[in-house]
Amino acid sequence: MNEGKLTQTYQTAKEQYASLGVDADAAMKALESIPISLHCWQGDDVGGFETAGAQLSGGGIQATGNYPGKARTIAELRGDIEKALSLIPGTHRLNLHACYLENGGKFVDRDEIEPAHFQSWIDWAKRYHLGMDFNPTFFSHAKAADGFTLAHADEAIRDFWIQHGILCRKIGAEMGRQLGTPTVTNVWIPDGYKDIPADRTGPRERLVDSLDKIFAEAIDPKIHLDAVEAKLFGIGAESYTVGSHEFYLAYAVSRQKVLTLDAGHFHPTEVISEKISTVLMFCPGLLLHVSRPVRWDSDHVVLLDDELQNIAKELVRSGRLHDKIHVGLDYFDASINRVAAWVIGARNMVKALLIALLEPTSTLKRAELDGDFTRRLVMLEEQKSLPWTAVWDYYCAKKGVPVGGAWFDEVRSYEKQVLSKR
Ligand code: RNT
Ligand code: ZN
Repeated sequence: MNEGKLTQTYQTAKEQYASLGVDADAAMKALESIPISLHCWQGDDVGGFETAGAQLSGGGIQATGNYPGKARTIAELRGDIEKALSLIPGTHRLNLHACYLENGGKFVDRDEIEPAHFQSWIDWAKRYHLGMDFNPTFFSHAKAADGFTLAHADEAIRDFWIQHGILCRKIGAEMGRQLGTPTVTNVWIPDGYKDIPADRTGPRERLVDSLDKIFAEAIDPKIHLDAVEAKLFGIGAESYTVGSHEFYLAYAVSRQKVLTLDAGHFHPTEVISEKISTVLMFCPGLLLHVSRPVRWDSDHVVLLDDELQNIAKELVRSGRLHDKIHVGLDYFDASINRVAAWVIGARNMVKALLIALLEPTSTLKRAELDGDFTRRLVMLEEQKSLPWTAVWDYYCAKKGVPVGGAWFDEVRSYEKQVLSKR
């Protein structure tokens, strides 16, 4: 579609939204101010660059597939992220794991990392106007091989991981300071038992103690925020997870930390869209790991499905997108083109936010307060066929990214020219 036609279609859609009391221009303006934190680990199957050929091991998580073109170096990963970002409308963020450090070919252990090992990432982020988020890596390491880290029964092992957590906060704070936007550093640990424990309390007491030690030093929230992420189970930790949802919800409320909700970390019929309003009431912030579980925490590429739209609606309706909510993606699919995987998921997240921003929320709430549930249902259903795609196409064109499926041509030619040669 040419530009004139796009604008014309947009104008018609805009009028239709205006008749419902929705300002489509304002929706696009709001949309461009919501960054999505793009997870670096989709590009190399959660491998990282600690050693040459580093691979994900342990942690109860798994990247499956062997599609050609996986990034093998920091330069390759950056090139792939640049390609993905050029196809996603808006200005976003980079979410980095500690194992993606630049160590100049000399192994640096997790209890020795410094901001200097991430300076090249910070400089790169500056160049692309990206904020950064960060994660300590509590897996793929000999000291995590038995499935325990911060809740380990051995004090020396706990201390090692506590030190890693402390250093990661310093690194996160330095990222936030240099980039002028707070870095959210998210603590997720795999700790848990394959089989039925005899003591469910001890590991949780140890975890509280370790977390309190990690968070002991106060850091200015203008540059850095702490987040904690719960989970239901992992591979090899099917019977008991130390950092369960109840554990971290209580921890985050009592310590006033940001709580992370990962869409794949709950029972199959439980959804995070239902939890957002409560978390926002009691925690100082919410970090989302938008993912898609298929039968288990499988970390499939995010689709524009009902749950994604429900998540986006809850975020928008809360009115807290700018002061309390951090949107990040978390999936790793190695069975398809990895750049395409990023683009599909991120574009879907932005689409879902746009659909939510185009909702006539106040009219819906009015119907609800009036007890007119028939009208509420009619409106919710009619919304599904409103012309949001015209706004989306226009938004992509305005942001200088391909409209519709045209982005895939670019990924295919990148695959031919770059990925297939690896
Ligand atoms: C694991 C958690 C965690 C990781 C990343 C790589 O189940 O979701 O967030 O996916 O840290
Ligand atoms: Zn996650």
